[in-house]
Amino acid sequence: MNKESAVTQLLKGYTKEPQHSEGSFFAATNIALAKYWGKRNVELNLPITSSLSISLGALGTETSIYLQASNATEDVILMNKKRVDNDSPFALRLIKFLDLFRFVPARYFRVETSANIPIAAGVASSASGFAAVVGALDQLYDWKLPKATLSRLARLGSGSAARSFWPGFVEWQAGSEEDGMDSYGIPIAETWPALRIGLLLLDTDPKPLSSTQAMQKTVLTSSFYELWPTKQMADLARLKAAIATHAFTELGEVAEANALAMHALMLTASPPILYSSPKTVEMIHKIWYYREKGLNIYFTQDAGPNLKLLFLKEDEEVISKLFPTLVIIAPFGANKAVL
Ligand code: 2P0
Repeated sequence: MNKESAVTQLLKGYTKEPQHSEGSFFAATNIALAKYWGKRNVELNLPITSSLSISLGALGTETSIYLQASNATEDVILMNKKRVDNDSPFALRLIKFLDLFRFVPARYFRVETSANIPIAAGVASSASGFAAVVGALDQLYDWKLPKATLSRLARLGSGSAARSFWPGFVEWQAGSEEDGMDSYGIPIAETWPALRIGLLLLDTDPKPLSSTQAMQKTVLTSSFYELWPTKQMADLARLKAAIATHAFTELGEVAEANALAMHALMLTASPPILYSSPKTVEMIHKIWYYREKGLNIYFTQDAGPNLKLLFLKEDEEVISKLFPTLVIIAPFGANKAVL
């Protein structure tokens, strides 16, 4: 099955005519505590394992999509109010995704998107980006699709986008069906008001190797990859138990070890992949130093040099002094943090 036939199946019985002149949607980005790293189907972004994330609430992407007049000859894309060159990698990826939703007769869109997170800096911007596009199309066509369907559609753009339709904790179940119809996000109904995430932005330049490429290289060339699914299953079970009982130390330990294992796998790929910069390593040692001293602080790291710190409200003041540039997010509370 290819993306086109997946879309046809998911939108069977729904109108292919836009019902409004505009559709808009905000999607929050998400940070995985048990990572998605490896696909069983590259075309459909079907993962080898399930993964589990936490939504960043107010940090994400707002996208509006307009249908252009019938004489338009190309899509027009604006990112943070600036026109994006249609030949740029960002636009090419988005246009290819929009092609799935153009139907007959083919019409061009105007897409206005704004993100309050650094693009391609390992802060999961593609997750909120593709989720927002799908949400905006749902509004434009007035489909009113269930979130599980929005999640399956967004997955076709970027895997982690499948987790960006709910607040709080979300599990993206890997599923086992060949067409991926059982691979979508499922929210975990647990709130944890004291939980805090700190974004430690060390370098916001675009990454040299995309996560799509990096995960494929890891799966194909790391002889340790076969260990990952078993570890991931155990980590997911421990995380879910920790969330249910608000066991912070357990949550932090599992999330940090899961991220380190993912990065260790990348080091064993050929050629090796290393997203950490010297600053990342320096900060990891700093976190471990203060943990040794008794501070309840952990980190996770995605496909970039930046770190995301995990801690509780009671330590917020101390930690913001130790890491003065930290952007602190309360995933279950009022969020004032905007970059
Ligand atoms: C995650 N990451 O679970 C993992 C951990 C990065 C590190 O999902 O190829 O942009 O578009 O499906 O979703 C980033 O990869 O990859 C990612 P594609 P995606 O958040």
